[in-house]
Amino acid sequence: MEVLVKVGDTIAKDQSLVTLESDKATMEVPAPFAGVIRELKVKVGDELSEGDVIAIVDAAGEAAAPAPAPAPAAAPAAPPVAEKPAPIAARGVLPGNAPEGDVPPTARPPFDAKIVMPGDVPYASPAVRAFARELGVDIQQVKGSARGGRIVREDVAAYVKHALASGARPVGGAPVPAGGGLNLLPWPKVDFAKFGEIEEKPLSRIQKISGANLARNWAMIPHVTQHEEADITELEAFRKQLGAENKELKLTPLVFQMKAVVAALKAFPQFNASLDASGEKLILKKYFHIGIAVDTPDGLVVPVIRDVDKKGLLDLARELGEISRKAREKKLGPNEMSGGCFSISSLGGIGGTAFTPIVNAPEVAILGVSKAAIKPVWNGKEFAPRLLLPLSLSYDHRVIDGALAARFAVFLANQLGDIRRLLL
Ligand code: CAO
Repeated sequence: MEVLVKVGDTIAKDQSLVTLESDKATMEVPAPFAGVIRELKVKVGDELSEGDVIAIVDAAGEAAAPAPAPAPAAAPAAPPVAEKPAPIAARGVLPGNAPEGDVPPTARPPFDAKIVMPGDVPYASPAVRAFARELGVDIQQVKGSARGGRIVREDVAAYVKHALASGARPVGGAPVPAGGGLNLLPWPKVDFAKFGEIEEKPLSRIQKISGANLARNWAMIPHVTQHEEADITELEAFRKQLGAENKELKLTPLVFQMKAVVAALKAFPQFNASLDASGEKLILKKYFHIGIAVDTPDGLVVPVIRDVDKKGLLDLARELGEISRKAREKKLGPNEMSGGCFSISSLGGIGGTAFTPIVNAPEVAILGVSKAAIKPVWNGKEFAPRLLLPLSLSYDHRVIDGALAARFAVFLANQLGDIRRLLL
């Protein structure tokens, strides 16, 4: 049995007081009249028999002789609702004796799941909970559609349908069986101190937030990473020349990559898109805002540079310097970190030959950039030393096919290989 009210609650006529569960059925026992719960005679898990008293209720309205209520005939163990209240509150109303309309509307609050199940515990009958358990659904994740947010069987079924259709489940949700869930083992609990000296260091706020986002994106997005190399020998010569002419600016290869990415997004609009929440349509964006992963002492943040298509290399270099500084000084506002279409994560200043960046949902692709290196490239007659930039394009395979990703990566490499193409 579940108890849906507590002492002091104002209840409306017909509001469910308890849910009774037998082997075969469950039923809710409604209040036969409105009032205030003075005393509860039952608790969760009690077994009830016909005639047992559930609660003493101070009925709304003044006069009436209190008396035990008759048991509902169809209940698995059908109890009465009210018993004769103590003299101090002898204001009870005999069920059925209360004249219709003697309860003012204000004494009949609409059913509210938050009232009957305070806190974040969702309200659902035992039968619905059992149904959810059977399907491996965490009832906390289900949104109730009935009056007052109550969860009904159909809500559980709709939740499972949606989870199966999207091929995913909310983080923290219970696994959906039949291949729909991850069914992960619990995280290993190890007493590390048993094996040697340790020190505990709490994660920063940024690490906690970005960690949760990365975990969701890694778990929910089917990732593939396409690798490519761009010959940036000429680009580097131009960058150095431009840098020498603009000494006040730090003109790194990243601004050229941003421009090349915008050209590729224009040529392959599917990369400048997001899946909508239902997973049934693609939102294609006509603007070009690029997120840049910035490494800060407190963790990774991704500020967004807006309208990259409309800005020149020097403006972008200025803006990149500004947002990197703000990121490291923790001065970025929320709107400087939202609205991105595609992200770039550059580890080129550090090293590495390739990596698999994680797509920054709801974006559908991200470009990882590693350190450029001079390598011998066969030019038809001989091996020539060329500066090659490693590109690692991770993408959401639900939205982008492998062939399209390979074309995007080749296009990008061509843009960087011949920056005159950026003018087209
Ligand atoms: N190959 C070779 N050299 C490169 C290069 C590349 N791909 N990219 C940058 N460089 C050089 C720069 O030219 C610069 O050289 P100089 O000091 O001689 O001018 C040096 O490396 C350092 O560059 P930088 O890192 O300061 O600047 P940037 O514009 O390339 O990057 C920023 C800016 C903010 C993206 C970077 O500082 C940063 O934080 N990167 C880390 C991002 C990250 O953590 N990603 C991982 C996320 S997990 O997916």
